Amino acid sequence: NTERQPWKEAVIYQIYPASFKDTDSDGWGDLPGIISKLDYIRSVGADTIWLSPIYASPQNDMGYDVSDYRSIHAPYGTLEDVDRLISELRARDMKLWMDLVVNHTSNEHEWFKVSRRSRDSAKRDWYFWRDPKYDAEGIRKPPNNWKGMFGGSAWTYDETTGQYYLSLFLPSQPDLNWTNSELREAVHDDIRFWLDHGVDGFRIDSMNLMSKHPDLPDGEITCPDEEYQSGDKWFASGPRMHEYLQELRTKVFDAYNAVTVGELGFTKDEESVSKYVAKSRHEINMLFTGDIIDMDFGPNGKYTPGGGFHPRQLRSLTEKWQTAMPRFDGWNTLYLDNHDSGRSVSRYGSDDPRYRTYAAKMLATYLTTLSGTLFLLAGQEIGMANLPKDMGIDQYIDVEGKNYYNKVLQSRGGDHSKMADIMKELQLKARDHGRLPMQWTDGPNAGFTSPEACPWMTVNPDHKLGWNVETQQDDPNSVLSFWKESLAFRKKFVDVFIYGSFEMLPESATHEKVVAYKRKDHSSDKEALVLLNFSDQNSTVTIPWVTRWVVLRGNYSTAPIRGEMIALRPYEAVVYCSG
Ligand code: TEU
Repeated sequence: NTERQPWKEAVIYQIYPASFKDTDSDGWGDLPGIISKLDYIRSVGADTIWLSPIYASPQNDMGYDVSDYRSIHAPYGTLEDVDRLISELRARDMKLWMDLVVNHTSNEHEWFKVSRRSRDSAKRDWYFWRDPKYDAEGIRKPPNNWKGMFGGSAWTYDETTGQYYLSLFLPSQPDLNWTNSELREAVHDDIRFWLDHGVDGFRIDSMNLMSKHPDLPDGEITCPDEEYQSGDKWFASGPRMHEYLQELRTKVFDAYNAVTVGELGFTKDEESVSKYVAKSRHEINMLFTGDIIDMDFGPNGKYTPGGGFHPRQLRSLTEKWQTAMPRFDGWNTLYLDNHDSGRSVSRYGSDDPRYRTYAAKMLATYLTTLSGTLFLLAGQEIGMANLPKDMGIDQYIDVEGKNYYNKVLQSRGGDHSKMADIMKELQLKARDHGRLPMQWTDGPNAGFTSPEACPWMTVNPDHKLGWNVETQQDDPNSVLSFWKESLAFRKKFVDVFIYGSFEMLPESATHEKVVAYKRKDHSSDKEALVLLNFSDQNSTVTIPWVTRWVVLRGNYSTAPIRGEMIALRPYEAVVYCSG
């Protein structure tokens, strides 16, 4: 897929609005704060911002529980602020993407309030309502055995009408029933509302959960000790999924030339994935396939012990998607960070002060030398890391991690001293790390809010140690400077890095901690070779032919010694060119 498109070359800067910049000292980021930093974002090399949800919401899941799609959560500002944001973006030739959370609403959304009122309510069918089941003892049970994404049953009993409703995430996030065409039209209208305001694109939340199997069958029993089971076989990528997306595309997005990225959970095989994103199918532009960012999950879920990061796995997943997308005429996204995970430098690199700068630059080299649309989470460009390991569970406030911790804690008799293994997983992967306040300065509250204000989320104390924008801005050796150069470098060689062909070097040539690949321009014989060491030790690469190549970029001040065998230093990244 070498057809050039601005959205393929875009650099999208994800902003978690509560954590970016607070201008009114309530400890919560806001739209005027975002506006005040647009020049900065542009200077990094990003041209588009994606805002995690800013809609009206009781914030049970930080805005992924929307109570009104057409208004703004007051602490963020007003609709006028959004209009001003859009015109300020336009003035800088930048674009705005919003998050589209339409697999579910908040239980405080008017639609749900009407739906829950009575069994014959006009909007009853806009959500999933089902009768209880009863076991042999006559005890009331949910309609099926599905487990909720944040623990417990995926069903919530509602006294009002004596039925259960489906809520795959929190009980306060009821799932919308997309089979209902009136509901679909109402959602379309809400999307048009934003497109008419000038929004350029959307990240579609939990996209492939929007069509479920009509019978909502029980999930297979894979964890016999647990009461509820994963129902993903029945609730992900259901039978009408593609119809809904094609309808959205032709009825809504096309008229505005809007660009979309869909969040794709559970569905991982290339054949099924291709159906969403192959150009000829006219559905969405690109996907977050999730398997790279989930690669260190435990065997029975994100925080279960026994997972871990293995560069060989990154190697094979990178090869899988870099080669699959061109094959079925789809398009990749590139990302290692988002608001649902730990910071990449801590997970796949190292936040040990000896290596952190090298590791952050190595990861920047990975992301900027692959084919796809690049997504950066605010703070990634300065090497922001996870919360320090000496911080206890009380600093973790996100529902996902907290609910899991509490469930295990209960099974261990409430004894916190027995929780070290789970704490270790949270220290790497908890969603809190991706949501830490942006570190602007080395001053109080990292300049995220005024000194006397109380930030909604812990500020990482490492902002005092150079991990902030102000300190890094003037330092040519900082992670920030490296990111700026890497993005400029990528832009200069779009035909190689964005549209070029991809070839992974054989495992036999590289140490198990090294990921190494070639990129080649289709129209000339210009070739680049990228070597990345994901280890705090020296790691070798055996490529005799490279002796003739020249070093284009690297994260050490000197190039590695040339020879048939190259010894990469800890977290070293080098980009060679065939001359
Ligand atoms: O996440 C969808 C999702 O499947 C999550 O369970 C995700 O995989 C998990 O958090 C990884 O740790 C989206 C949003 O990105 C997330 O913030 C929301 O909580 C969720 O949808 C519900 O809207």
